[in-house]
Amino acid sequence: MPFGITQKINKFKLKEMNQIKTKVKIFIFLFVLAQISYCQSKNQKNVLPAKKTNIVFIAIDDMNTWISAMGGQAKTPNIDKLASEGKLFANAHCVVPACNPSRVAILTGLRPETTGQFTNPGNFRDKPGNADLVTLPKYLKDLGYESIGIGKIFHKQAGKGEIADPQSDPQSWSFQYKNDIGTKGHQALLDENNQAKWLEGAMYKEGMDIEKPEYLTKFGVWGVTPEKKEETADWENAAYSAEYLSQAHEKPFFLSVGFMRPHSPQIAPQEFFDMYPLENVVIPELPEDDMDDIPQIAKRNFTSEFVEQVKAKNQIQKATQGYLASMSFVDACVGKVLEGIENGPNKDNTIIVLWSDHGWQLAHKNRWEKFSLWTQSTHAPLVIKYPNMKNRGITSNQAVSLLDLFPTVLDLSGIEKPDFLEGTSLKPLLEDTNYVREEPILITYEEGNISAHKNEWNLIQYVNGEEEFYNNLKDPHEFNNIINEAGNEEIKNELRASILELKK
Ligand SMILES: [Ca+2]
Ligand SMILES: [Ca+2]
Repeated sequence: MPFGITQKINKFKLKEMNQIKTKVKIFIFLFVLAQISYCQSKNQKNVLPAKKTNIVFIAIDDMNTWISAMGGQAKTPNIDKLASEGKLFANAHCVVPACNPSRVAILTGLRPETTGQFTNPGNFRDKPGNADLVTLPKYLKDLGYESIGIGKIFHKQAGKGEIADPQSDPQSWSFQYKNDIGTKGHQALLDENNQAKWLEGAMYKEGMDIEKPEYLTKFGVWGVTPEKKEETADWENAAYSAEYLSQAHEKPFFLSVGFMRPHSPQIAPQEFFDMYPLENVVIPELPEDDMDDIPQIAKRNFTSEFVEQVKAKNQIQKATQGYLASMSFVDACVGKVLEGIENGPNKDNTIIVLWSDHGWQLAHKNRWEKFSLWTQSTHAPLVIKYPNMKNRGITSNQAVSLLDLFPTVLDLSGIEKPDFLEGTSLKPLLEDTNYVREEPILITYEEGNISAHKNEWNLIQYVNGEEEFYNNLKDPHEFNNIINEAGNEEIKNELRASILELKK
């Protein structure tokens, strides 16, 4: 047999062998796929509903309730419009008043007592039992949704690097938009020690803990970025979202976009500072004796010294201006996203959820940022709008938690809720304006410090048993701790019982 023919036969046999191998591989793949699908359907008891609804999940970082729809001095026309077309939850609170654990709770539907993520450091995936936790975007992705992550949703954005930041939880998404977040320009407002210039070296010289340099770099900085709105990363993320939303897509989508402002540094384009002439900026009410009725455990934290500097150097009005300008800037970014929905084919089949990961204290109780159980720190705007919604524009004052978002989104999408979720769907509150929610909501700040809210009440119980109690209707700034006043025993005991239940 000529060599050529043998070679041809061998080639033929080789091809046949390869085809068989490929078929075996396909068979194994399909078999494994079937097993996975079976397991998923078994675990999730679920399939996509016939009528597919898209979801847009807008995350804002450190935005408190100073939006105009909630009576604040910030000009936020886009969020206000959304609130008028949907429902504003005016008594919504984070699960934890810190970025990372707040977001982990929202996106896993689990409390920090379950995930172990109580504070900012670390990736929740690295804690025992969390490696395979199913997040909201992952849950939807596994059901056939396209889960799109843009900006800061988990603790970190994907970033521009080839590999997405692990703390953006890449496994949750079908696609992540590779970009930064926020605005640039804070460097120009820092001195040679990377400290805000207005501090004039004060904290650096006066014993600021170098191991905890929160206010030695970009924090405590407010001012104008040289960037135009369109050049900022937050705006780019809004524009990318708008572009995606203005198009038709084969699969239903869960698009989440997270903006960094008004988180520190409060740097925004000039046009947003122009909205707040300094002399018109109203500074927060800060009674001198506010701390007199606070338990020792809560009197100071690592930001208190910083607040003393802000006051001493007469910076409160400028800081407030920076915060307000940053709020209006992020509101414009929200407007861009909403425009994408409004002008596209997804207008009538998209659920919109807008939330901030917690509130913000601007010198309130000698604190900066969040990291406390006072309402100023935990209270966050929450707006929900969905197709064929009734009762539009009616505000709810019942206490709700951002823990409730995972089950709410599934409920509104017609998807069965898995058993593991620890929040409660807001659907009854959305559909029935007379619905009364019985259970208090619970907030945890560092393990064992818990606050319980119901209607106007906030009861704080620290890990050492000390308590505070406030009536947010009569005293929205929580100036008067009424824990030792007689009366209201029934509600106090109800809130205490719910805290005890969580600690079990
Ligand atoms: Ca935050
Ligand atoms: Ca007080």
